Amino acid sequence: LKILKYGTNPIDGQTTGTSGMRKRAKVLVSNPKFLPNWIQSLFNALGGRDVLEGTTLIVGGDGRFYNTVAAQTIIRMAAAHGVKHLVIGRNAILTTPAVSAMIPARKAVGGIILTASHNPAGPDGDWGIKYNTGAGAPASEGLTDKIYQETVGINEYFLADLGIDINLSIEGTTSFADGAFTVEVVDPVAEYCDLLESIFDFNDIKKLLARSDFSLVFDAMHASTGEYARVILHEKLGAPLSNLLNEIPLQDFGGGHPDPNLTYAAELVRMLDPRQTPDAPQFGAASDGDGDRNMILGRGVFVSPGDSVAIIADYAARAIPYFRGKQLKGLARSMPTSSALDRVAEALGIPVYETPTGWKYFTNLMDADRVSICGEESFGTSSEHIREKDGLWAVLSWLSILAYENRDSPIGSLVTVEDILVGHWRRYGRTYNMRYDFEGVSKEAGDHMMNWLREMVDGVAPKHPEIAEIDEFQYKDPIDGTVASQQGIRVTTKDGGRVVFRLSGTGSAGATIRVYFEQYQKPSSSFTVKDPKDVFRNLVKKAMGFAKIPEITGRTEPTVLT
Ligand code: VG1
Ligand code: CO
Repeated sequence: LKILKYGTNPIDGQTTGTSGMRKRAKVLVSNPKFLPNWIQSLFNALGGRDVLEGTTLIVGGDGRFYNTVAAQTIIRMAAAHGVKHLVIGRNAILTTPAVSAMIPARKAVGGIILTASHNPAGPDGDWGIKYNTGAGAPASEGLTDKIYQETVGINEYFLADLGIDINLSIEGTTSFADGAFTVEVVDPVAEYCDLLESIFDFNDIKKLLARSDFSLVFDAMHASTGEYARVILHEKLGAPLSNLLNEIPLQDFGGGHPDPNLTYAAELVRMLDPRQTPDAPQFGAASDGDGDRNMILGRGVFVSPGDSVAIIADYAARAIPYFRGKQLKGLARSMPTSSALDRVAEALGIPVYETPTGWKYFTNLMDADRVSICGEESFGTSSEHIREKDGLWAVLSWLSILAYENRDSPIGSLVTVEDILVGHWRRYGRTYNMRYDFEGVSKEAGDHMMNWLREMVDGVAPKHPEIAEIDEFQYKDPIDGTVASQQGIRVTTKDGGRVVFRLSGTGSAGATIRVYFEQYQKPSSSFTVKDPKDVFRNLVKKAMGFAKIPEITGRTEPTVLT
């Protein structure tokens, strides 16, 4: 292989946030050295040719604009660093969970995922990239720091001269220099689907989907999961193709925002609402751009992500073949996520861990056999079967729970998503949750708000009279002792509500303020179902006041409410 060396200079701002590096696509298009600089820095941080020689590398992404262009560069750079075998999904598509599954299965050194997840795509949208290690887990903070340090001192990068571009639209293997380097374009779904088939009973789910009193809709939001939904939900499980919405992946996600929440998946929510859609289906689900998030809806009900992970954990040993008859090792949730999971852990007699936001904090616990199922309030749920969150796994988990509950129920008396939810609340009580996002705020305003709250934490400013306790979350990894500080301000109010404030780490410009609300309602016989918006009316008012949000940001309403 002929290797070409190029001179370069460091480019500012090649930092990694909660989940990979995210930039405006324009930034990459206008500077052809942007991507090679970062990839070279990644390869250097991994140990260069000494480590990469003879290895396998997995590459895939969410199907967005610039991914296929980026893939050709990554292929050449991998070849230049001695990678022997590069596996890439057709059209450079592989969901995050698929990459996470394929890395250990193919004994790969790691995987590169071309995604900015739910951020809008296209020439005017965002672009992003993340690296997952040999276990299939998101790069640790230690590794992302190392990559960043490399970007700051970079002065050269290397590309192999392959002579041709790889045709990414056709499956097959292309070999260079007598097999010194091979590129295998694979079906994006097959290996991941095999894994799901080993976890769930597809026959049981198929029977549920065949019932005349059950129907499902799935919204792929024009991102990568359309490919997966077609094979798994339609071909394997028998859902009609017409019940898959927006299932064709598009480079700009059809102009949409594939963030499955009550704001951005409003169309799906309407479809499931019997007041607006008379023959609303019994089950609805959606995924984000790279397939690691999920939203679960029943006819007329929304399953909050905090309830979803708690219910999945509660049913796992009965309803999911992978866990059947087993004791779960433990559970984990990110700090802003609902404490509903804690009550299930208590009932199961297993530990529960509270980690900072971002999946990377769960994977050490999984590798150490401490946890089996984890979840985040941001619609991420998964288990130890891989080292990432997994949207379709959550969907199939819910379908398995429904199949289990309906194993003997006659047609016409279906146990519904709502029945399962209400059953859970009756037993454990209900943990109400709501999140406000203030997107597109200036970085200064975001920092200003956090610093103001910090003054109350540090006692520099007096605590607002409504506040009972205020602190800043810090996490010490129980496995390797690494400390993550400044992971969100936690407030408990005198009337028992909880509010968490943090800044998003996945944006590409400015700041997004996230405010999480939580209130617990004990189980009782006179259990009433309330609308979270009503439950939180007072708490929201208080939080807006003591965090001075209108004053500091000029905003009185969030851009996302979920
Ligand atoms: C958000 C979510 C977090 C999630 C992260 C990556 O981070 O809050 O729970 O793990 O996105 O998800 P932040 O820093 O913006 O709040 V994904 O689907 O983009 O990999
Ligand atoms: Co995602």
